Amino acid sequence: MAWQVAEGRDMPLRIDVITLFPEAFRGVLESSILGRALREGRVEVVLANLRDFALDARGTVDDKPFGGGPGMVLMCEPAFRAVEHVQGLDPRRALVVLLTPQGERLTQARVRDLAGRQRLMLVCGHYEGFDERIRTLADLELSIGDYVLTGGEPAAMAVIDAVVRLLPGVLGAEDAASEESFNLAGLLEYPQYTRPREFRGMAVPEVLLSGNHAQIARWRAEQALERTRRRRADLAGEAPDEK
Ligand code: 9D3
Repeated sequence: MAWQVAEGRDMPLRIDVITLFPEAFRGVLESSILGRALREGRVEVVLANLRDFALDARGTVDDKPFGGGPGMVLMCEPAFRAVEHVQGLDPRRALVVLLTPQGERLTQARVRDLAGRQRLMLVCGHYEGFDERIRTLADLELSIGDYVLTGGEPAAMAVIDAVVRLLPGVLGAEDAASEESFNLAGLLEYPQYTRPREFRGMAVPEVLLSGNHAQIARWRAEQALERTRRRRADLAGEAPDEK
């Protein structure tokens, strides 16, 4: 239909976050780029406290694991009540993303996919684990990498940060995103320098002072490729160096 593009977005992306620590997000959301994006209405972030969905007045959200063992496990009822309630707050169906160490590793390709959605719901755990049945709520489970966090909150913040910077109007033309997207795609950045021309015996490469823009562009491309080969052979499409 000509009057509405199928891929179009007529409302800003909405991100709902379900967490036991909503206050942990406030500072991050007020920070420069995210704060401006929120104030300018390019994204909407709604925080929900999982504890508000507990069955009892004390706000219990975890319990001992069946079969024994250390630690506590996030209970089904608060998680299901929270996700179902929050899903109903907006007619758009949110893609439900569970932040878990067992999730798919977050990549820029997944970030681009998420940035193209109408609505996301990020569910953070903060215990030794979730009741396994909570996974059935999720469309997707994400991890941000192979290291241990104390909870899903910092992972959710990373997802929000990476997604929001891709939304239309969030970054100015000053950002490297333009160059990144066609010029040195998939490579690490080339070395950069500013004044002074010499600092503690370390000189700025002569080529950058030459004014020869073709030569500078070639040098930067070579440096980016070489640096990527040495540091991230996986990105350069080559076998990694010996450890
Ligand atoms: C006894 C607990 N752990 C065994 C090593 C399991 C565990 C459960 C929950 C470890 C960490 C966490 C909290 N982390 C997350 O919820 C989390 C996470 C992470 O730790 N690393 C990378 N990505 C993510 S996304 C969510």
